[in-house]
Amino acid sequence: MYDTKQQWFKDAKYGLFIHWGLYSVLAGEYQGKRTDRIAEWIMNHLNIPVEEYEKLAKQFNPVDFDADAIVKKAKSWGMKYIVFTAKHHEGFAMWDSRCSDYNVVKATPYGRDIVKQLREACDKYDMKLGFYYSQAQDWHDPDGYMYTKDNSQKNYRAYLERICFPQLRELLTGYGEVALIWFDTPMGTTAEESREMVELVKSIQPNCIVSGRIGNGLGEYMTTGDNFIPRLPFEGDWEVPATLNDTWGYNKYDNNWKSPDEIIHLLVKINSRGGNYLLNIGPKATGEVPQESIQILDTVGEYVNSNEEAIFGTKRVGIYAYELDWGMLTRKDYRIYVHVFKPRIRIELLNIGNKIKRAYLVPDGRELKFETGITCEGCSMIEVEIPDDYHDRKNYSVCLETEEAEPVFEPIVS
Ligand code: JFZ
Repeated sequence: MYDTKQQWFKDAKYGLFIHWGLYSVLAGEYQGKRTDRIAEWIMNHLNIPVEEYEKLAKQFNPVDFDADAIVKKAKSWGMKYIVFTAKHHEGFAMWDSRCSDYNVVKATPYGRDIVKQLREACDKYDMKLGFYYSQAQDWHDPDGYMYTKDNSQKNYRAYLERICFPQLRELLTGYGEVALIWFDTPMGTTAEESREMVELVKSIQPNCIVSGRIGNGLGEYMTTGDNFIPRLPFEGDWEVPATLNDTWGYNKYDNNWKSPDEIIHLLVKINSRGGNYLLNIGPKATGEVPQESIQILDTVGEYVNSNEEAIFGTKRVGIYAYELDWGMLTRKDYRIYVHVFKPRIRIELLNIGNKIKRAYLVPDGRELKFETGITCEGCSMIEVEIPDDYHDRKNYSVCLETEEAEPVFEPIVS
Protein backbone atom coordinates (compact mmCIF):
# COMPACT_ATOMS: atom_id res chain seq x y z
CA MET A 1 0.00 0.00 0.00
CA TYR A 2 1.26 3.47 -0.89
CA ASP A 3 2.21 5.48 2.17
CA THR A 4 3.89 8.89 2.10
CA LYS A 5 4.13 8.85 5.90
CA GLN A 6 3.25 12.55 5.69
CA GLN A 7 0.04 13.50 7.44
CA TRP A 8 -0.20 16.78 5.54
CA PHE A 9 -0.47 14.90 2.24
CA LYS A 10 -3.11 12.49 3.57
CA ASP A 11 -5.18 15.42 4.85
CA ALA A 12 -4.61 17.85 1.99
CA LYS A 13 -7.24 16.62 -0.52
CA TYR A 14 -6.87 19.58 -2.84
CA GLY A 15 -3.83 21.17 -4.46
CA LEU A 16 -2.78 23.46 -7.30
CA PHE A 17 -0.68 22.30 -10.24
CA ILE A 18 1.03 25.04 -12.26
CA HIS A 19 2.31 24.25 -15.75
CA TRP A 20 4.43 27.08 -16.99
CA GLY A 21 7.39 27.27 -19.33
CA LEU A 22 8.46 28.53 -22.76
CA TYR A 23 5.54 26.72 -24.40
CA SER A 24 3.27 29.42 -22.96
CA VAL A 25 4.84 31.84 -25.48
CA LEU A 26 3.43 29.73 -28.32
CA ALA A 27 0.11 29.25 -26.54
CA GLY A 28 -0.83 26.29 -28.74
CA GLU A 29 0.26 27.65 -32.12
CA TYR A 30 3.53 27.66 -34.08
CA GLN A 31 3.94 29.31 -37.50
CA GLY A 32 0.19 29.28 -38.03
CA LYS A 33 -0.14 25.61 -37.09
CA ARG A 34 -2.25 24.76 -34.08
CA THR A 35 -1.55 21.79 -31.91
CA ASP A 36 -4.55 19.64 -31.07
CA ARG A 37 -2.68 18.07 -28.17
CA ILE A 38 -1.60 19.29 -24.73
CA ALA A 39 0.11 22.62 -25.33
CA GLU A 40 3.32 21.95 -23.37
CA TRP A 41 4.07 19.18 -25.91
CA ILE A 42 4.02 21.55 -28.88
CA MET A 43 7.77 21.33 -29.51
CA ASN A 44 7.48 17.57 -29.88
CA HIS A 45 4.16 17.41 -31.71
CA LEU A 46 4.98 20.05 -34.31
CA ASN A 47 8.62 18.95 -34.61
CA ILE A 48 10.04 22.37 -33.76
CA PRO A 49 13.86 22.28 -34.08
CA VAL A 50 15.78 22.95 -30.85
CA GLU A 51 17.50 26.04 -32.36
CA GLU A 52 14.09 27.51 -33.14
CA TYR A 53 12.39 26.60 -29.88
CA GLU A 54 15.31 28.01 -27.87
CA LYS A 55 14.56 31.45 -29.31
CA LEU A 56 11.32 31.53 -27.34
CA ALA A 57 13.42 32.32 -24.27
CA LYS A 58 14.16 35.74 -25.78
CA GLN A 59 10.43 36.41 -25.89
CA PHE A 60 9.73 35.25 -22.36
CA ASN A 61 9.15 38.37 -20.32
CA PRO A 62 6.30 37.69 -17.87
CA VAL A 63 6.09 41.12 -16.33
CA ASP A 64 2.56 40.37 -15.07
CA PHE A 65 3.68 37.33 -13.09
CA ASP A 66 2.74 37.80 -9.46
CA ALA A 67 3.72 34.85 -7.29
CA ASP A 68 2.22 36.47 -4.24
CA ALA A 69 -1.17 36.90 -5.94
CA ILE A 70 -1.21 33.31 -7.24
CA VAL A 71 -0.34 31.75 -3.89
CA LYS A 72 -2.80 34.03 -2.10
CA LYS A 73 -5.48 32.89 -4.55
CA ALA A 74 -4.59 29.21 -4.05
CA LYS A 75 -4.92 29.75 -0.32
CA SER A 76 -8.31 31.45 -0.82
CA TRP A 77 -9.41 28.53 -3.03
CA GLY A 78 -8.80 26.22 -0.07
CA MET A 79 -5.86 24.43 -1.64
CA LYS A 80 -3.23 22.94 0.63
CA TYR A 81 -0.23 22.52 -1.69
CA ILE A 82 1.22 23.77 -4.94
CA VAL A 83 3.23 21.79 -7.48
CA PHE A 84 5.17 23.90 -9.97
CA THR A 85 6.86 22.75 -13.19
CA ALA A 86 10.44 23.65 -12.30
CA LYS A 87 11.53 21.86 -15.48
CA HIS A 88 9.18 20.23 -17.97
CA HIS A 89 10.10 18.03 -20.94
CA GLU A 90 11.20 21.08 -22.96
CA GLY A 91 14.26 21.17 -20.67
CA PHE A 92 13.97 24.82 -19.65
CA ALA A 93 14.68 25.52 -15.97
CA MET A 94 12.37 28.03 -14.29
CA TRP A 95 15.05 28.83 -11.70
CA ASP A 96 18.63 30.09 -11.76
CA SER A 97 20.25 26.74 -12.51
CA ARG A 98 24.02 26.44 -12.40
CA CYS A 99 23.98 23.32 -14.61
CA SER A 100 22.58 24.92 -17.70
CA ASP A 101 22.16 28.45 -18.99
CA TYR A 102 18.89 27.35 -20.54
CA ASN A 103 17.04 28.87 -17.64
CA VAL A 104 14.75 31.76 -16.83
CA VAL A 105 17.41 33.93 -15.22
CA LYS A 106 20.19 33.56 -17.80
CA ALA A 107 18.27 33.15 -21.06
CA THR A 108 15.33 35.56 -20.86
CA PRO A 109 14.93 39.33 -20.81
CA TYR A 110 12.90 38.83 -17.63
CA GLY A 111 15.91 37.51 -15.76
CA ARG A 112 14.20 36.66 -12.49
CA ASP A 113 13.99 33.33 -10.67
CA ILE A 114 10.39 32.05 -10.75
CA VAL A 115 10.94 29.23 -8.26
CA LYS A 116 12.41 31.64 -5.75
CA GLN A 117 9.42 33.97 -6.05
CA LEU A 118 7.01 31.11 -5.50
CA ARG A 119 9.04 29.92 -2.53
CA GLU A 120 8.82 33.31 -0.88
CA ALA A 121 5.08 33.60 -1.49
CA CYS A 122 4.47 30.06 -0.19
CA ASP A 123 6.40 30.86 2.97
CA LYS A 124 4.33 34.00 3.45
CA TYR A 125 1.00 32.17 3.09
CA ASP A 126 2.10 28.95 4.79
CA MET A 127 1.58 26.88 1.66
CA LYS A 128 3.38 23.61 0.84
CA LEU A 129 5.44 23.81 -2.34
CA GLY A 130 6.60 20.91 -4.50
CA PHE A 131 8.38 20.74 -7.84
CA TYR A 132 7.51 18.92 -11.03
CA TYR A 133 10.79 17.71 -12.51
CA SER A 134 11.04 15.82 -15.80
CA GLN A 135 13.81 13.39 -14.92
CA ALA A 136 14.15 11.55 -18.21
CA GLN A 137 12.59 13.51 -21.06
CA ASP A 138 14.63 16.56 -21.95
CA TRP A 139 14.07 17.73 -25.49
CA HIS A 140 16.84 20.29 -25.26
CA ASP A 141 19.69 18.03 -24.21
CA PRO A 142 21.19 15.49 -26.67
CA ASP A 143 21.40 12.97 -23.81
CA GLY A 144 17.82 13.42 -22.62
CA TYR A 145 14.97 11.18 -23.70
CA MET A 146 13.09 12.34 -26.80
CA TYR A 147 15.73 14.86 -27.85
CA THR A 148 15.31 12.84 -30.99
CA LYS A 149 12.48 10.40 -31.47
CA ASP A 150 15.05 7.62 -31.71
CA ASN A 151 16.53 7.37 -28.22
CA SER A 152 19.29 4.89 -29.01
CA GLN A 153 22.15 7.40 -29.50
CA LYS A 154 21.88 9.27 -26.23
CA ASN A 155 23.93 8.69 -23.10
CA TYR A 156 21.33 8.85 -20.32
CA ARG A 157 23.94 8.23 -17.63
CA ALA A 158 25.75 11.36 -18.76
CA TYR A 159 22.45 13.26 -18.67
CA LEU A 160 21.72 12.11 -15.14
CA GLU A 161 25.11 13.21 -13.90
CA ARG A 162 25.30 16.44 -15.84
CA ILE A 163 21.70 17.68 -15.48
CA CYS A 164 19.20 15.57 -13.57
CA PHE A 165 21.07 14.87 -10.32
CA PRO A 166 22.69 18.31 -9.97
CA GLN A 167 19.46 20.12 -10.81
CA LEU A 168 17.56 18.09 -8.24
CA ARG A 169 20.27 18.98 -5.76
CA GLU A 170 19.84 22.67 -6.59
CA LEU A 171 16.09 22.52 -6.07
CA LEU A 172 16.48 20.63 -2.81
CA THR A 173 19.18 22.83 -1.32
CA GLY A 174 18.33 26.31 -2.55
CA TYR A 175 14.58 26.63 -2.14
CA GLY A 176 13.58 25.81 1.41
CA GLU A 177 11.44 22.90 2.42
CA VAL A 178 10.33 20.99 -0.67
CA ALA A 179 7.02 19.21 -0.04
CA LEU A 180 7.42 16.78 -2.91
CA ILE A 181 9.18 16.15 -6.19
CA TRP A 182 6.69 15.36 -8.92
CA PHE A 183 8.72 13.12 -11.20
CA ASP A 184 7.11 12.27 -14.52
CA THR A 185 7.47 9.93 -17.52
CA PRO A 186 10.44 7.79 -16.39
CA MET A 187 10.63 6.13 -19.84
CA GLY A 188 13.78 3.93 -19.87
CA THR A 189 14.97 4.90 -16.38
CA THR A 190 16.16 1.69 -14.71
CA ALA A 191 15.18 0.62 -11.21
CA GLU A 192 18.72 1.40 -10.08
CA GLU A 193 18.54 4.90 -11.56
CA SER A 194 15.13 5.59 -10.00
CA ARG A 195 16.54 4.40 -6.68
CA GLU A 196 19.45 6.81 -7.02
CA MET A 197 16.98 9.66 -7.52
CA VAL A 198 14.97 8.66 -4.46
CA GLU A 199 18.13 8.38 -2.37
CA LEU A 200 19.32 11.75 -3.57
CA VAL A 201 16.02 13.37 -2.60
CA LYS A 202 15.84 11.67 0.79
CA SER A 203 19.49 12.30 1.65
CA ILE A 204 18.88 16.04 1.36
CA GLN A 205 15.26 16.31 2.53
CA PRO A 206 14.00 13.12 4.20
CA ASN A 207 10.42 14.46 4.40
CA CYS A 208 10.22 15.35 0.72
CA ILE A 209 7.70 13.02 -0.93
CA VAL A 210 8.54 11.21 -4.16
CA SER A 211 5.64 11.08 -6.62
CA GLY A 212 4.21 8.00 -8.29
CA ARG A 213 5.89 8.69 -11.60
CA ILE A 214 9.44 8.21 -10.38
CA GLY A 215 8.96 4.82 -12.04
CA ASN A 216 9.87 1.25 -11.15
CA GLY A 217 7.32 1.11 -8.36
CA LEU A 218 9.35 3.42 -6.13
CA GLY A 219 6.81 6.23 -5.76
CA GLU A 220 5.46 6.94 -2.29
CA TYR A 221 1.97 7.57 -3.55
CA MET A 222 -0.07 6.46 -6.52
CA THR A 223 -0.49 8.99 -9.32
CA THR A 224 -3.39 8.15 -11.61
CA GLY A 225 -3.35 8.83 -15.32
CA ASP A 226 -4.11 12.48 -16.01
CA ASN A 227 -7.79 13.16 -15.33
CA PHE A 228 -8.37 9.47 -14.56
CA ILE A 229 -10.33 8.60 -11.42
CA PRO A 230 -10.31 5.15 -9.85
CA ARG A 231 -13.84 3.75 -10.02
CA LEU A 232 -13.56 2.24 -6.55
CA PRO A 233 -12.18 3.53 -3.26
CA PHE A 234 -8.41 3.06 -3.44
CA GLU A 235 -6.42 2.30 -0.32
CA GLY A 236 -3.34 4.30 0.63
CA ASP A 237 -2.10 7.67 -0.59
CA TRP A 238 -2.92 8.78 -4.11
CA GLU A 239 -3.59 11.78 -6.27
CA VAL A 240 -5.36 12.68 -9.50
CA PRO A 241 -3.56 15.30 -11.59
CA ALA A 242 -6.22 17.11 -13.58
CA THR A 243 -6.94 19.95 -15.97
CA LEU A 244 -9.62 22.63 -15.99
CA ASN A 245 -9.83 22.48 -19.79
CA ASP A 246 -7.94 20.01 -22.02
CA THR A 247 -4.39 21.24 -21.67
CA TRP A 248 -1.78 21.80 -18.95
CA GLY A 249 0.31 24.49 -20.57
CA TYR A 250 -1.61 27.55 -21.80
CA ASN A 251 -3.43 27.16 -25.13
CA LYS A 252 -5.28 30.22 -26.37
CA TYR A 253 -7.61 28.04 -28.46
CA ASP A 254 -8.73 25.71 -25.68
CA ASN A 255 -12.01 26.94 -24.25
CA ASN A 256 -13.33 23.59 -23.15
CA TRP A 257 -13.56 24.66 -19.51
CA LYS A 258 -15.27 22.45 -16.97
CA SER A 259 -17.96 24.16 -14.95
CA PRO A 260 -17.50 24.91 -11.24
CA ASP A 261 -20.20 22.30 -10.49
CA GLU A 262 -18.27 19.66 -12.42
CA ILE A 263 -15.08 20.49 -10.55
CA ILE A 264 -16.87 20.34 -7.19
CA HIS A 265 -18.30 16.93 -8.07
CA LEU A 266 -14.89 15.66 -9.17
CA LEU A 267 -13.22 16.96 -6.00
CA VAL A 268 -15.74 15.31 -3.70
CA LYS A 269 -15.73 12.09 -5.73
CA ILE A 270 -11.93 11.85 -5.56
CA ASN A 271 -11.91 12.71 -1.84
CA SER A 272 -14.63 10.18 -1.10
CA ARG A 273 -12.53 7.48 -2.78
CA GLY A 274 -9.54 8.52 -0.67
CA GLY A 275 -7.51 10.67 -3.06
CA ASN A 276 -6.15 14.18 -3.52
CA TYR A 277 -7.17 16.38 -6.44
CA LEU A 278 -4.25 18.28 -8.00
CA LEU A 279 -5.88 20.81 -10.27
CA ASN A 280 -3.97 22.72 -12.92
CA ILE A 281 -3.62 26.29 -14.09
CA GLY A 282 -1.48 27.26 -17.10
CA PRO A 283 -0.35 30.89 -16.94
CA LYS A 284 0.14 32.88 -20.15
CA ALA A 285 3.56 34.09 -21.32
CA THR A 286 2.81 37.41 -19.66
CA GLY A 287 2.47 35.64 -16.32
CA GLU A 288 -1.25 36.29 -16.20
CA VAL A 289 -3.45 33.39 -15.09
CA PRO A 290 -6.38 32.87 -17.52
CA GLN A 291 -9.45 34.67 -16.19
CA GLU A 292 -11.61 31.61 -16.83
CA SER A 293 -9.45 29.52 -14.48
CA ILE A 294 -9.68 32.14 -11.78
CA GLN A 295 -13.44 32.42 -12.08
CA ILE A 296 -13.98 28.66 -11.92
CA LEU A 297 -11.64 28.24 -8.96
CA ASP A 298 -13.16 31.21 -7.13
CA THR A 299 -16.59 29.58 -7.32
CA VAL A 300 -15.28 26.15 -6.34
CA GLY A 301 -13.44 27.88 -3.51
CA GLU A 302 -16.70 29.13 -2.02
CA TYR A 303 -17.84 25.52 -1.73
CA VAL A 304 -14.52 24.31 -0.39
CA ASN A 305 -14.28 27.04 2.23
CA SER A 306 -17.82 26.81 3.53
CA ASN A 307 -17.65 23.00 3.67
CA GLU A 308 -14.04 22.72 4.73
CA GLU A 309 -14.54 20.12 7.45
CA ALA A 310 -16.30 17.82 4.97
CA ILE A 311 -13.26 17.87 2.68
CA PHE A 312 -9.96 18.29 4.54
CA GLY A 313 -8.75 15.42 6.62
CA THR A 314 -11.51 13.14 5.36
CA LYS A 315 -10.85 9.45 4.83
CA ARG A 316 -11.73 7.00 2.09
CA VAL A 317 -15.38 5.94 2.25
CA GLY A 318 -16.02 2.23 1.77
CA ILE A 319 -18.47 0.99 -0.79
CA TYR A 320 -21.97 2.30 -0.19
CA ALA A 321 -24.51 0.20 -2.05
CA TYR A 322 -26.16 3.13 -3.80
CA GLU A 323 -25.04 5.90 -6.06
CA LEU A 324 -26.99 9.04 -5.14
CA ASP A 325 -28.18 11.14 -8.05
CA TRP A 326 -28.11 14.27 -5.89
CA GLY A 327 -25.00 13.92 -3.79
CA MET A 328 -21.95 12.09 -2.46
CA LEU A 329 -20.50 10.99 0.88
CA THR A 330 -17.22 11.74 2.60
CA ARG A 331 -16.27 10.79 6.14
CA LYS A 332 -14.05 11.22 9.18
CA ASP A 333 -14.06 9.17 12.36
CA TYR A 334 -17.56 9.38 13.92
CA ARG A 335 -18.82 11.59 11.10
CA ILE A 336 -20.48 11.02 7.77
CA TYR A 337 -20.72 14.04 5.48
CA VAL A 338 -23.50 14.16 2.96
CA HIS A 339 -22.64 16.54 0.10
CA VAL A 340 -25.82 17.86 -1.49
CA PHE A 341 -25.49 18.95 -5.12
CA LYS A 342 -29.15 19.48 -5.99
CA PRO A 343 -32.01 21.30 -4.24
CA ARG A 344 -33.80 19.09 -1.70
CA ILE A 345 -36.43 19.41 1.01
CA ARG A 346 -35.00 16.52 2.97
CA ILE A 347 -32.27 14.00 2.40
CA GLU A 348 -33.13 10.33 2.53
CA LEU A 349 -30.52 7.64 2.89
CA LEU A 350 -31.17 3.91 2.78
CA ASN A 351 -28.97 1.08 3.99
CA ILE A 352 -26.84 3.11 6.37
CA GLY A 353 -27.19 1.43 9.74
CA ASN A 354 -25.35 3.88 11.98
CA LYS A 355 -26.82 5.32 15.16
CA ILE A 356 -27.05 9.05 14.54
CA LYS A 357 -26.31 11.34 17.48
CA ARG A 358 -26.73 14.66 15.79
CA ALA A 359 -27.10 16.21 12.35
CA TYR A 360 -26.00 19.69 11.36
CA LEU A 361 -25.61 21.92 8.35
CA VAL A 362 -21.88 22.27 7.72
CA PRO A 363 -21.80 25.85 6.31
CA ASP A 364 -23.40 27.39 9.42
CA GLY A 365 -23.48 24.66 12.05
CA ARG A 366 -27.28 24.72 12.34
CA GLU A 367 -28.80 21.67 14.07
CA LEU A 368 -31.06 19.65 11.78
CA LYS A 369 -34.05 17.47 12.64
CA PHE A 370 -33.61 13.86 11.66
CA GLU A 371 -35.33 10.53 11.99
CA THR A 372 -33.99 7.02 11.70
CA GLY A 373 -35.93 3.84 11.26
CA ILE A 374 -36.41 0.63 9.36
CA THR A 375 -38.26 0.52 6.05
CA CYS A 376 -41.03 -1.97 5.26
CA GLU A 377 -38.36 -3.94 3.40
CA GLY A 378 -36.26 -4.16 6.55
CA CYS A 379 -33.37 -1.89 5.71
CA SER A 380 -32.17 1.13 7.68
CA MET A 381 -33.37 4.56 6.73
CA ILE A 382 -32.22 8.06 7.69
CA GLU A 383 -34.18 11.21 6.95
CA VAL A 384 -32.74 14.67 7.58
CA GLU A 385 -34.90 17.78 7.23
CA ILE A 386 -33.33 20.65 5.29
CA PRO A 387 -34.29 24.14 6.57
CA ASP A 388 -36.64 26.22 4.40
CA ASP A 389 -34.02 28.74 3.39
CA TYR A 390 -31.90 25.92 1.94
CA HIS A 391 -34.63 24.20 -0.11
CA ASP A 392 -33.59 25.92 -3.32
CA ARG A 393 -29.89 25.69 -2.70
CA LYS A 394 -27.33 23.30 -4.11
CA ASN A 395 -23.72 22.69 -3.09
CA TYR A 396 -23.60 22.41 0.68
CA SER A 397 -23.01 19.54 3.05
CA VAL A 398 -24.67 17.99 6.08
CA CYS A 399 -22.80 16.24 8.86
CA LEU A 400 -24.18 13.14 10.56
CA GLU A 401 -22.47 12.47 13.86
CA THR A 402 -22.49 8.76 14.49
CA GLU A 403 -22.02 6.47 17.51
CA GLU A 404 -19.73 4.31 15.42
CA ALA A 405 -16.34 5.45 14.15
CA GLU A 406 -17.10 4.24 10.61
CA PRO A 407 -20.15 4.12 8.36
CA VAL A 408 -22.24 0.98 8.73
CA PHE A 409 -23.23 0.17 5.15
CA GLU A 410 -25.81 -2.56 4.62
CA PRO A 411 -26.03 -4.68 1.51
CA ILE A 412 -29.10 -4.28 -0.70
CA VAL A 413 -31.55 -7.09 -0.03
CA SER A 414 -35.02 -7.57 -1.42
C1 JFZ B 1 2.63 13.99 -18.29
C2 JFZ B 1 3.26 15.06 -19.14
O1 JFZ B 1 3.79 14.50 -20.31
C3 JFZ B 1 2.26 16.14 -19.44
O2 JFZ B 1 2.84 17.15 -20.24
C4 JFZ B 1 1.77 16.74 -18.14
O3 JFZ B 1 2.83 17.36 -17.44
C5 JFZ B 1 1.15 15.65 -17.28
C6 JFZ B 1 0.74 16.12 -15.92
O4 JFZ B 1 2.04 14.54 -17.12
O5 JFZ B 1 1.73 13.25 -19.06
C7 JFZ B 1 1.33 12.01 -18.67
C8 JFZ B 1 2.14 11.15 -17.98
C9 JFZ B 1 1.65 9.90 -17.56
C10 JFZ B 1 0.35 9.53 -17.86
C11 JFZ B 1 -0.45 10.39 -18.56
C12 JFZ B 1 0.05 11.62 -18.99
N1 JFZ B 1 -0.14 8.31 -17.42
O6 JFZ B 1 0.56 7.57 -16.70
O7 JFZ B 1 -1.29 7.96 -17.71
